[in-house]
This record gives sequence, structure tokens and C-alpha cells, in this order.
Amino acid sequence: MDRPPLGDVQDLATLAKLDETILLDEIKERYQQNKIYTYVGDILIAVNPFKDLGIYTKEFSTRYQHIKQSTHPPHIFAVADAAYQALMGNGGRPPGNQCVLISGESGAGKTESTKLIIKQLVELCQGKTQLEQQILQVNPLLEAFGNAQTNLNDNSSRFGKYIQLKFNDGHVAGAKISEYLLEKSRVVRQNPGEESFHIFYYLFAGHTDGTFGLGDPDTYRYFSNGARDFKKRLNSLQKQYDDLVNAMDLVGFTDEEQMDMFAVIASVLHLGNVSFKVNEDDSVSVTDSNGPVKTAAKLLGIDAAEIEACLTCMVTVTKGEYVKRNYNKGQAEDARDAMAKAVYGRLFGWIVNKVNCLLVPENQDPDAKFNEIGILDIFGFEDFVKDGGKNSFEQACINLANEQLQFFFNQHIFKMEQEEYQREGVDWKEIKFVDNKPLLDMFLGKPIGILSLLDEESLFPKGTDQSYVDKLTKAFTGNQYFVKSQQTNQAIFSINHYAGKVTYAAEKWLEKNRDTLPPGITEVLQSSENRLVKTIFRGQLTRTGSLALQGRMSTSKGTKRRNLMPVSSGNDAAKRKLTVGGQFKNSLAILMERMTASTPIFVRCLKPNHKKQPGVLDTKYVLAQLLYTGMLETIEIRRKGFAVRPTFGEFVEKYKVLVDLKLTPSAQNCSKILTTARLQGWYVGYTKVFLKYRHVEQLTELLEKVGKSAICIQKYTKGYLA
Ligand code: AD9
Ligand code: MG
Repeated sequence: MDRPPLGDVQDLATLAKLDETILLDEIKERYQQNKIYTYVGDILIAVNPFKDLGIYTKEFSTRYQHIKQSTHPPHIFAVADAAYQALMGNGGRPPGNQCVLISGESGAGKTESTKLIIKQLVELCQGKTQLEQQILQVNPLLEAFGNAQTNLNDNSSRFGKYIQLKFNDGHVAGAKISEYLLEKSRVVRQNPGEESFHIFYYLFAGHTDGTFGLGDPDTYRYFSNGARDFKKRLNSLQKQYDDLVNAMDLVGFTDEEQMDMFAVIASVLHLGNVSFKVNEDDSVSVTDSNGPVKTAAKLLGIDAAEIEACLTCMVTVTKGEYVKRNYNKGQAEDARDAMAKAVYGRLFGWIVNKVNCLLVPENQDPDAKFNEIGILDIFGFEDFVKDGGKNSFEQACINLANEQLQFFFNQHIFKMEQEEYQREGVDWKEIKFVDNKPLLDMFLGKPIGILSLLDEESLFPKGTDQSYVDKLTKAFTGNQYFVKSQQTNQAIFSINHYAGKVTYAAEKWLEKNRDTLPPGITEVLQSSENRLVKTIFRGQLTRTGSLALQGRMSTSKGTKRRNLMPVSSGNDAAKRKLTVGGQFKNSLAILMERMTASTPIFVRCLKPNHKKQPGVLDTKYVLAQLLYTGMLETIEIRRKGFAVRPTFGEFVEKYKVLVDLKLTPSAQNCSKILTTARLQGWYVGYTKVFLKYRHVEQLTELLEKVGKSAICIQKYTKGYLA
């Protein structure tokens, strides 16, 4: 049977023959023609163009409103349109809550797709209200604080997010953002070639006048790789700073809050420059009490002496007596970094909370129920070893989230198809696919799971990264997903993920999982005279998210006050209910519940090459992505299943010539045509005929035999498959 010209097929599920070569050829050809979007059934494949294609203009937006998917070239706006129409009870998808699940490797285009979907949704509901305008600014705002340049992506999301847009009468009635696992460690250290969160660079660009005591950006320890061409980028960073301030204004952050936020960001950098010296009695103290520690303290609204005290020693109570234990230099540096990470992490959490408060109209009933469209934009699958870096605890969590999403995709795609067969009474044997459930169990299992064992080891006082890896090796040797290290003295192990083997270095996993602050730091920060710092460490927001002054402002100063607040070591750990891994596990479970309660639309983002280059499609790399995302299994279910499913009317109209031109659409007449054609293995359901591609080929041959002209057949077949 003739195939349409390469690159012309908009829905690959309509091709009579589809294997990995055809799939790849079609995608490659389309990419070269700047057709970055392709459907596989109702799934949208999006290949990152790494250039502006001019296809997201107002004109395109209008073109993709209230459409039938098959009548327009594939587009991300069509996905937004399908979700919106379904929400409104129109179109072919089940009504009610919808969710768009965007997956793909780091740098594949998930965040861009998310923004485009939100933009189109706002257009679809006219986008005139203040709330709708606020929503458009949320992503740029969060990206400033939660995204960073990595070796895989210049604007890499270092947190996952699920955005729920609630609709009432076709208009946005509110929004909620859930964030997952910000990579806080980036604040204090970055892999070679990488940067810290964008906001740190915007800060310098927006405050060149020396506000917040800032000097040359190259002099800050927390920029592990220096300020990275800061001077050359100054103009564009200034523009980004202005855009951010504009976004914060529009979303509803007050000027005062913004200044407080920048002060806190600056304090983190100053804190990073605090150094320690070893004294004669082996205790450590801050090298320069009038240096960065003073500036950091001023910005944080606390006394420098208090910071010095809680970074150099801890006070515990033993048998009613205060016992002071000095830190060594390494411990002091760890305490400093832990403090900086905590300040940044709390600030980010507060920003998300505040945004959530601002995105709910004040007069809205908090219990009101609305239909919603959720959009999931997680951090993409990562393996930094390939680029000379290391994979740590963060990468394990990021990759686990991607595994979970892949699992959801598998369940849904295979389940959905099989449900259609059930609805139509088709006799159907369940099809096999690469199920990553055993891998998820290995991560999430209790008491033997990668995260559970980490929790166990984190609580064990003598636990080390090495003892943790030893436990993993003992528990999972023989498991096909676990690969133990050849070097037994190294705390590393590998996991065979759906997207490939990833080697993890377990260095600092216990510490990262515990995520506890050294004793005393929280208390010092809670007693801050800076309203923002006080709030983020006491964790209270008013209804509108504005800063609330809590309690009495302490006027006591210096180490004296600190001595009144002794803490026993491990006190924070005891108070903390859940470890980072435990919290992440729970939030993934909640996310899955939310997604299960909605009708999903899948967007599969593909990265065309490793170099972020436009116009270059690395076939091997793209094929690998297509394979591990299960695209072939998806194709297999289409091929092994009844991929061609015309209604009785469509079928009779096209093939009645084989029996009798007077045939009318009915189950009986469909069976009659198929029996006359002597085909086997088809099925006639309650409203549709279920055919395999070979049936279409055989029917086409028969049509030829009955004397149809070749041109006529081609037109006919194309029309049928479209
Ligand atoms: V990560 O997992 O957060 O590291 P993403 O989110 O998948 O990753 P992102 O959306 O940030 O990737 O895309 C990476 C870059 O590719 C963007 O900064 C753009 O420069 C580029 N991109 C992505 N999609 C498009 C597009 N549709 N048109 C043009 C694009 N450029
Ligand atoms: Mg992203």
C-alpha cells in the first residue's frame, strides 16, 4: 500500500506499518521541515527545536481554539485546547478534571511546553481577569528562584511542580502550585560548568549600586565556577531582573517584600564567604568578625556574634548542665553551608506558599469545588556522569519521579486501550509492555527499599554513606535493576533505569536525607528582627500571604541569649517527622492520586541532540529516547491490537463495493463484507469494526481486483486512514 510522503503523516498511529525505523524516519524528516510536533494517537511528541519557530503567536493561538485535533497540524496549543474543551464538556475526551503530563529528559522542552499550555489556556478563557494575568507571571517568577543553568539545560528546573488551574464557567477561578524537592545543595556548590539559581545573578545585575553590601560577583565562594561571564551578560541579566520585578509586582509581592527577598538572597552569598580559622586550643572561630559574617547578620536581622556562635560550637544539656562542644573547621563549614541552604530552601517554600495565597480570590469559598486542569512539569531524567559530573541523592529522587511518571504512562496507555476493547466487547488478551513496577518497588519498598534503607541508616548514629551502600548491596544483589560497584571501597552503586543505567555516588546521602540543621541555627533565625526571615523560620502566613509579625520581638542580643536556648544534639532530628526521602515519597503518592483522578493527556518531549543545537537531530540519541519511553510498545499495542477502528458507517461506505453498493451501515453488513473478503481475526463491536493493518492491506488488494483504478485506491485509502 502506498505510504504518504515522508514527513507528511501527522498521526503516526494512522500508518499501516510502523516500526522503529519508520517512526524515526518520520520524526527526523518532520524535524527537518520544522514540524516539531507529531501525534501518536492522542499522545503528542514534541522535539525541541532550540530556535524560535514563530509558531506561538496570537495568530496560532487563535487558529488552535475550539478545534478538532485531526483537522489541524499537531501543536502544543491543540493539547491545551483538547484539555479545555473536555473540561467544558465538549470534544471527544471524557469530561471532568484533566491533566497534562509532560515528560522528557533534562532540556527536552517540558517547562517551555508547560508555559505554552498555560498561555493557551489563558487565551481560551479570554485572559482578561487579573487572576489570569497573574497566572501568566507565576512561571517566570518561580523559574528565577528554582531554575539554573546546568550542563544539560541552560534553564533547568531544579524542582518539580504540579500546577492546578481551577475553572469556573470557563474562567480561571484559582490556581495551586505544588512543588517537589528543590535542589538546595546547588546554593552552596555547583558541578564544573554549572551555575547557581538564576536569582543570584539577577541580584547583582539589579543592584549594581552596592546595595546589600555586594561587591564583585567573582569573589563569592558560593559561585563555585566564578561569576561566569557576568560582565558580558550584564545587559541581558538586567533585563531578566526587570522582568522578574515586573512578574513579582503583577503576582502581588509588595515592594517591601521584594526588598526583603533580595536581602535574604544576598545574605546567603555573604554567608558563603564566611571563613574559619583554627585557634591554639583547637577551637575554631570566624576569620574576620567584621567581614562577611557581619554583613550576612545585618541582612538576616540577627546578631553576628550569634551566627559565629552557632557555626563554631554547639551547646547541649547533659544531666541538667550546659555542655559546650567546639566544632572542627570542617564541621563549622558544614554548619555554614547547612544554614545557607536552609535559608534559601525556606525562602523558596515561602514564595510558593505566598503565590498560592495570592492566586485564590479573597472572596472565594475555601471549600468551593471546581473542575481543574493540572499540568505536571517535573525535572527531567538526569545522568551527569556522562558529562563528567556526579549523580547524587537529588538525581536519584529526580529519576525516581521520572520512573513514577513512566509507570503512570504505561498503566494509562495500556489500560485505556484495553478498556475500549472491553466497552466494545472485543475478545482481547492483555498485551505485554516493559513494566517498571519492580524498579519502583526497589526504590519505594518497605522495609527493604532504597529510600527505606536510607531512612534506617540516617537514624543509625554510626551509619555512613559506605555502610548504606553495603546495606543496599546486601539487599539487592541479584536484582536485575541494581548493579553493585566493582570497587567495594567506594560508596557508589548503579541502577538500571528505564532510561538507562545511572551510577550514583552515595556521598552525603545520609546528611541530605536527614536535612537537619546543626543545633541552635533555627532558633537564631527564628529570633531574627527581619520580618521575612522570622516568618520563613516560624512558618506562618496570613490568608493573603503577607508577612505576619509573630510574637514579641526579642531585644536581647549576643551570645547571652543563645546560652538561654541550649539544644541537645539531634534535637531537630527528633522533632522532624519525615526525612527528605520520606517526604518525597509521600508527595509522589499524592501526585499519583491527583493524576489518577483526572483524564491525562501525555506530551512526550524529545531532545534532538546533546549540544542544545538547532536543526541537528542525533538519530541514535532520539531513537534511544523513543525506545525507553515505550513508544515502540505503544506502537505495538496499536499494531497488535485493532489499530483501525472505523465506525460501521465509515466501513460500509468504503468497502460495500466488494459486496453490494446498496449495503447500509450495520454490524451484520460489516460482518458480511469481512466474511465475503475471507478475512480472519477481525472483530465487529457494538458500534465499530476492529481491524488490523493487514486487513486494510488485504481489503485494498481486493479493491484493486474489482477493478478500481490505482489513483482511486490511493485516494480512497488515504482518506480512510486519515
Ligand atoms: V529540565 O528537566 O527542567 O532540565 P526541560 O524543562 O525539559 O528541562 P526546557 O523547557 O527548559 O527543558 O527547554 C530547554 C530549552 O530548550 C529552553 O530554554 C529553550 O531554549 C529551548 N526550547 C524548548 N522548547 C522550545 C520550543 N518549543 N521552541 C523553542 C524551545 N525553543
Ligand atoms: Mg524544566
